[in-house]
Amino acid sequence: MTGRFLDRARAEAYRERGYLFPVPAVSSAEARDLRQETEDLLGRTRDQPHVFQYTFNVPHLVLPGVHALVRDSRILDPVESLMGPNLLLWSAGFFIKEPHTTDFVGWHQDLRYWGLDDDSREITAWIALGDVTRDNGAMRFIPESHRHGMVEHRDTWLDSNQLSRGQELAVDVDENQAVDVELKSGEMSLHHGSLYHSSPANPSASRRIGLALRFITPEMRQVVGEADYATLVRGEDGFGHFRPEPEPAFDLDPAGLLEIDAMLREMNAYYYAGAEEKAPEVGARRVRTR
Ligand SMILES: O=C(O)CCC(=O)C(=O)O
Repeated sequence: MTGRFLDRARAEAYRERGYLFPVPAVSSAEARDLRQETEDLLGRTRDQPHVFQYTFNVPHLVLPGVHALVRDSRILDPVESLMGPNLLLWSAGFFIKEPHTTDFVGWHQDLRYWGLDDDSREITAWIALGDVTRDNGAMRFIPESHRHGMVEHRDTWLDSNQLSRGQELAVDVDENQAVDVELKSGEMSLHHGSLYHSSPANPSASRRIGLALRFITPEMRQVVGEADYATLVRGEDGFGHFRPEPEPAFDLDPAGLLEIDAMLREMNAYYYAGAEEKAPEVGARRVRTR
């Protein structure tokens, strides 16, 4: 096979440990351009919470660079090596840690709050837009923790925890086992939806930006929310479990944005299912990630 498909040893390493890195994704020049495009849009829309939220939560629908990236074979080939030829992008989102800030991401498993029914059918590709190091808040993974299945989490609602409910694992995590996911700009890591992972604050002088792309296979189902959306990025969808995502005709096309609002409301239904606090209004100032 040509392209960027993983060889057997790397695919096996992913299955053993629940993650793989570094995996080359885009060139450092492309990563720099995408970072610039993102920072420009976020800077321009800082005072428009609605638009700011789109950039964070559905960047593939509002940023041309991300729209192209989610279909890029340099990202999809390695993912196909692990999940097969039919791939949907279920979501995309930025994780940004501003310099000298205390924001962190608590220990968690991704699939706990997404309402999806099968943890063997989801992978995150996390692409570094700028070098990511221990000093600026690189992710940390616990090897083989994906084998524990889904475990209990608790909601902390801490503002400094970037996750939607400030959630964290309610089981002990042996941080001595943790691996720092240091990446050069343009590289990515791949991780399993049940892997224990977190990331500490960024005390450094530089902003840390990562773009997380969540891929699933079409057999997956949304079992908590009423409806869910995804974009077919490779192969075929023989199941139709997900509604197609709106495709704005141009960057921040207002017609597309109405549909995106409806989509974000559906997302809130499963992210906040059973939570004590209500989901924030779509377009609210606070931007939480997953
Ligand atoms: O970027 C981070 O610090 C955390 C990202 C994360 O938890 C994820 O992509 O699943």
